[in-house]
Amino acid sequence: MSANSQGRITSWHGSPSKPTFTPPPGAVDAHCHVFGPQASFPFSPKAKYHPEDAGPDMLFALRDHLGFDRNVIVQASCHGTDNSATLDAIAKSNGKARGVAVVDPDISDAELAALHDGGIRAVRFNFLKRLVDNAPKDKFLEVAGRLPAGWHVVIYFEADILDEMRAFIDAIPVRVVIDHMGRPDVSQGPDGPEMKAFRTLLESRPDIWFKATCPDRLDESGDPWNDFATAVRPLVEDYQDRVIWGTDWPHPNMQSNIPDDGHLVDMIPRIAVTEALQRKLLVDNPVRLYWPETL
Ligand code: 0GY
Repeated sequence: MSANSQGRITSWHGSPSKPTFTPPPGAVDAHCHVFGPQASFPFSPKAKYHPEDAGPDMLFALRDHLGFDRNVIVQASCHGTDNSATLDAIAKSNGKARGVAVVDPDISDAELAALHDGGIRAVRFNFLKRLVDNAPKDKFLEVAGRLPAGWHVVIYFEADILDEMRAFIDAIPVRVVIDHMGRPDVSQGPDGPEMKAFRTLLESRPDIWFKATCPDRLDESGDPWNDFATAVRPLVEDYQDRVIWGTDWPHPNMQSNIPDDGHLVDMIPRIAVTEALQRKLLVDNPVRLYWPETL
């Protein structure tokens, strides 16, 4: 655990290794965040954690170090529903970043349109009680029904509430992307009950996508995260047209177990074992979600 004198925590590796795997041209890190910088973009009064600054310069340096071309920046819960830090990072990216916002469900249509102009292409609904105080499903559905054209909904929940999430997910009127596969217990293997339940969800709608992300969060066996590789590889193969990948940098709340981002990248060829699968995971699929106008 690492915290500075103001109690702000560092959850990212100071010198990540250079990955052995080389991502294909145009590769997108489709799940990452920025924290602050706090002097310009203070954290929400409701923030459940207070990280050290991890701004766009650091994110873009990591992108280049890892061999990626683009980022999808997901608004982190510590910034609440003020998306200024995310929008600032997108604006500084020279077109190489787009974003996922967290919004107050009462947001106006004009504000949604302004987010679109700033590069946002989705909203995120977070159901983790350790990160947010409440998650009003009825209000989320209302806003999901009036998103700008082409946007999708990103949902973050843990496997123990998958059953109770089903009716809500069924009612979402646009494409859905599930963060970190709904956090299944990967130690159960590819045919374990939690992976099976997640597959049942994917079978229920052809427009539910997922992120094959966060071995560091899901695999208690630790780096090199063999359980994650074993459990997730068949999923990436079977649903190859609706899966994306990201680092999750700066790894919110992982201060006790900070992953090496280079090692995370080296997981990619273990879950997407052919060049064709790697291209779908890292380029074709995220581009369909976040840069569809380039297709
Ligand atoms: C993640 C995971 C976490 C945090 C957040 O918005 C956030 O603060 O998403 C977490 O603590 O599990 O996807 O970044």
